Amino acid sequence: MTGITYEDFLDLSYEPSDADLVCEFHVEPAADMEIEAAASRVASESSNGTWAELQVEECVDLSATACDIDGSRVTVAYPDALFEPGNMPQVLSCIAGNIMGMKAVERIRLLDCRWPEGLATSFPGPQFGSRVRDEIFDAGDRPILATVPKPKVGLPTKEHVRVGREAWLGGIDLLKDDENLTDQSFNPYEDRLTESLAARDEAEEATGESKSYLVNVTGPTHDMLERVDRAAEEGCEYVMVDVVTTGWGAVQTVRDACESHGVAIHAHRAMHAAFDRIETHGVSMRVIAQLARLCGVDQIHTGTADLGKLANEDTVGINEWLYSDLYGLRDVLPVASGGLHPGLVPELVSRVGTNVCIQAGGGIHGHPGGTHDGAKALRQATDATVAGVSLEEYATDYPELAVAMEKWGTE
Ligand code: CAP
Ligand code: MG
Repeated sequence: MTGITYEDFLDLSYEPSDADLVCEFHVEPAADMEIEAAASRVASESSNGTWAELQVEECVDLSATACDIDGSRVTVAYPDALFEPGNMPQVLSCIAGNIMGMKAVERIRLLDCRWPEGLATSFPGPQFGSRVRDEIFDAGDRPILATVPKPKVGLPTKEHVRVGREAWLGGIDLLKDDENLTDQSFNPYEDRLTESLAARDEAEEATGESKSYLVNVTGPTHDMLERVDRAAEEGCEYVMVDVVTTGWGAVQTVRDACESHGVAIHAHRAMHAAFDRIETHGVSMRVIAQLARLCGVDQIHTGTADLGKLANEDTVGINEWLYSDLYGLRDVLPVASGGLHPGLVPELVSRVGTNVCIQAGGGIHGHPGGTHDGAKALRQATDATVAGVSLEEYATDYPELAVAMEKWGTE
């Protein structure tokens, strides 16, 4: 090898091979730089180059190649040998690492990845994926329904469990902890786990339906592993992990522990917007969802296709990717959440289909009749939608739905 300069990393005639990891970036060069020079620096810094020209005696050639430039869209192909199989933090330190802060670019966003088979299948992928709808529940053709007690934090364990019981009895499938509830003194993990599961059993008995509880195990990795063990010992089918705040290495570790217990993972994504909200910089939610699927979560929040309270990206496109064929790895069940209420269900289902989980917090517990009526209203809206009956018509026989529509409307 004679030398490595920035120019060595640009080759617009290069055709990526099937073994390459191909990444699409949005790149805005620094004011004094052409896009070609910026693209070359991106490929360099994210593979084996640096700012200084190197004279190298002996080194495996792991250079990435900036191989296409279309306006601000830059394609970079990475050789598979650059990556440690099954190590997501290492992959990200390459393709979404130092380049995010380089002076050579004003803005840079990792938009999409095409994962080669070898690298993709070095990760386990989901244990269950959307099969949870049949394997954990018996939801038939309808979306599964989840709720998270509100206020997010502060409910003592008994009250938290009471709210959960009301929701299950009203027709919700899944009770979920909120993201900032883990193991605080007002509602300790152990008490919440055992008492919620006892209430789940009662609700199953009373309704004849399968119910489940998503306990939030997020924390330092060794604590998460203990919490997963306890959840499994107590008969929990699911745990919730906040995948961005906890980090991908920890997600991988928890995924292994969950497999040993046959427990599914619900991925919450708090902090994703720090990466994906500014549309010209960071890492897209599409890529975050890809990382989550490879690392093996079974369901993940992907937004509400613009119907809810939070700014969203392309929910529909992300969901399609989560369902798509990926060398035999299982799919992932998308979760629509954030500002949803019963009146939005028909439009939501028309945008995202029924192979999803619909989660509502305020849209259930804020019902004028309380949690039980709110849960009934969300279930009624879902049943009506799947049966092809308009909410207005259905609500004539179901007063809880009528009250929800009166309060929140249908938009
Ligand atoms: C929803 C929620 C979810 C967000 C996550 C909340 O409550 O519990 O965490 O939806 O957002 O805390 O806001 P509401 P996303 O139903 O009361 O809005 O799905 O976008 O990751
Ligand atoms: Mg929440």
